[in-house]
This record gives sequence, C-alpha cells and structure tokens, in this order.
Amino acid sequence: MAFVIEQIKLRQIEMPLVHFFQTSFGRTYSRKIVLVEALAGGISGWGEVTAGENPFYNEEWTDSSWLILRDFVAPRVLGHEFAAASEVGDRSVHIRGHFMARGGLEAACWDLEAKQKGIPLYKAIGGGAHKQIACGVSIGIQDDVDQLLGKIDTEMNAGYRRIKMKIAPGWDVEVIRAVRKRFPEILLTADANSAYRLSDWELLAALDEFNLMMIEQPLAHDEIIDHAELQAKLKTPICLDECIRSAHQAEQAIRMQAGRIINIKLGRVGGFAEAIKVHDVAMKHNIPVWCGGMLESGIGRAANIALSTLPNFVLPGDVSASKRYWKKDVITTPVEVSPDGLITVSEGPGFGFDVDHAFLDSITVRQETISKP
Ligand code: OSB
Ligand code: MG
Repeated sequence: MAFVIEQIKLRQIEMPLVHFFQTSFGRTYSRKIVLVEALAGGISGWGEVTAGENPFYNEEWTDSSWLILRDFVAPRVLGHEFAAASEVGDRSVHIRGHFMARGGLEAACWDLEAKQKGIPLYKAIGGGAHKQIACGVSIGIQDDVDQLLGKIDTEMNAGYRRIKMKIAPGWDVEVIRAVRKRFPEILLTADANSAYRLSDWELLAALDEFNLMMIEQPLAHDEIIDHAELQAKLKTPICLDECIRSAHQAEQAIRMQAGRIINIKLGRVGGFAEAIKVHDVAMKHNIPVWCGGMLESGIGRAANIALSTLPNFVLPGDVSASKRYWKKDVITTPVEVSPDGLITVSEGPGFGFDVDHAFLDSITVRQETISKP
C-alpha cells in the first residue's frame, strides 16, 4: 500500500527517570526524547528517536537528531511516494551516520503503514515468531554495591529472566564477584559501553570465572578488529552493541569472530529495514540476537517489542516494564511484564498502544510541524 507523507511533526519531551541510570560514559536523571509523527491520508504514524542527551553512546544526541530530521531528512521524505515503509530509509542513506534520527522517522512510517493496513506493527515487519517477549533488565552503576545487590534482588523478584549490570574501570571484577557471591545461579551479563582497550584484556579475562552469559561492547564504539582479538582470549562470549550499525558490519564482525552474540537496537542501525537485515545475517550464521534498549518512552518500547517477535530474538532483551523508567508513560496503558518475565505482544493496529495526548502535551518542551514547501 503506497503512501505519501504530507506532514512530519517533531516533538521533544522531557521525562525524569524513576531512578538515575549510569553507564561507563555518564549518569542520566532525566530523558530528553524526540518523537516523530508522520502524517498521511488522515493517519498518523509514531516513532521515537533513541539518541541520548549527549553524544557519548554514539555521535548523536537529542538536539542533533532534531536538526538532522528537520533540515535533511524531512525534506527528502515529504511528498515522496513510497511503495512501502521499507523504502523510507533509502531516501536518507546519503547522510553519514545519524542513524537514530533517521530511524525515528523510519519507524514512524512502519507504524503508519501498519495502521493503513489495519494490522499490528509486528506483522507489518514480518515478525510474530514469538507472541510473548522474554525480558531482562539493564541495571546501571550504583552509588555502592549494596544498592546494586538490592536492585538485582528487586528485579529477580519481579520475574525478570536475566540481569545485565553496567561495568566500568573501578566498578568491574570485585563488584561482579560480590554479585555472584550473593546470586550464584542467575543469568548475568556485563555491559562496558566501550570503557576498555585491548591492552586491558587480562582484566576482562579475569571475568571468565564468573560464568557471565556475555560481556557487551568491552572495546571502542567503532572497533571490530580488536574485539576479534579479544574474543580469542576470552571464554566469555562477547556481545556487540555500539559497533554494529549495519547488516554489512554485522556480517564482517561475524566473519572475523569479533563476538558470538549481537544486541540489535532499532535506532542504532537506522530503523526496522536495517534491523531486520542484521537479524537475518545473524540468523544465517547461527548468532543469537536480543533487543537492546535506550531508556525509551512507551512509543520506542512498543517498537522494540514488535522487533523482538522476529525468530532469532532468542535471548532475553533489555525491553522491560514502563514503570521501571517512568512514573507515568506516554501511552495510555503502560508496558507490563508478567511475574514470569514476559511481555505479551499487542494485537492492536500499528505499534499497539494509544498515545496519551494530554499527558504528552504536558511534557512537551518544543514542537515543529514540517510540511512540503
Ligand atoms: O548499552 O545498552 C546500552 C542505555 C543507554 C545507553 C546504552 C545502553 C543503555 C541500556 C539501557 O543498557 C537499556 C534499557 O533501556 O533499559
Ligand atoms: Mg550496550
């Protein structure tokens, strides 16, 4: 079903997190999120830009995504006839980087297409292999070890199936030792967000004794070759996050044995079309994937749920309940997780939730509607 986007609405919201979130690159108390609404024929599709508040995870941040979308992506997409949402990304492939900005609009177009067809987003993307999504949680660096142990206890009791803890120099071997002592059996992973160098390999090899399911992105954000060298020295599987920005890079990383698991993030790879390709490349090579999170509002969260229904999403992801992040989410019914750690996929049209417009307006700090000149 073809569509022509008549208007694009950019909206920036601000929402304080229930608890701060700290990675190796910094601490966040409040999110500044850009939401994208794509309008065609009276239908509106919603997407979320997953960029952070600063260019520390990758090069993008809230403000850069706004400008890229307004000045470079929207003019290429408005008024163009698309035969399918899968073609939207192609209109801005000439832009270097800025995948999260581009991915926010791309995701909005998939939601639009799904609503046009009257089907759930997960069906529009060819998913549906899982009707329930297995959930893990990502727990940031805390003020002290007791606070971390308390958080892990809370999340295990809530039913989550896998605990990921953030690590950084000074918050690694001894902290993981303390976690393992208290929780010897849990599925445990560690995410370094690029905090180490290959020369730190002995410290990373010291983590082998803790039976981690994986160690995520230990080395630089754009590094594949050193990860291959590191993986050869470790028993623990490496999971790649930051450095996989396309299916081509996924294929190269797999070929080089730079890791044994891939974390797919919708924004990081520029949207659904590329995320599906990364998924397919990994599946072809028997590399399991899971869905990463970027502290999304309900709109991005719903997109992650749809993505997670593709068949090779076989490991618990970082997609968890709205209430872990927000006092109140931007969707009328929050994302909930069952006591056995599952999210049931919505059968509603599009992304499967209703936007709480009044609440959204109350937390909007800027808004701009872009139409074809
Ligand atoms: O590396 O997965 C990451 C949040 C911000 C930036 C990077 C990462 C994360 C998370 C959060 O781990 C996952 C979540 O949304 O809960
Ligand atoms: Mg990560």
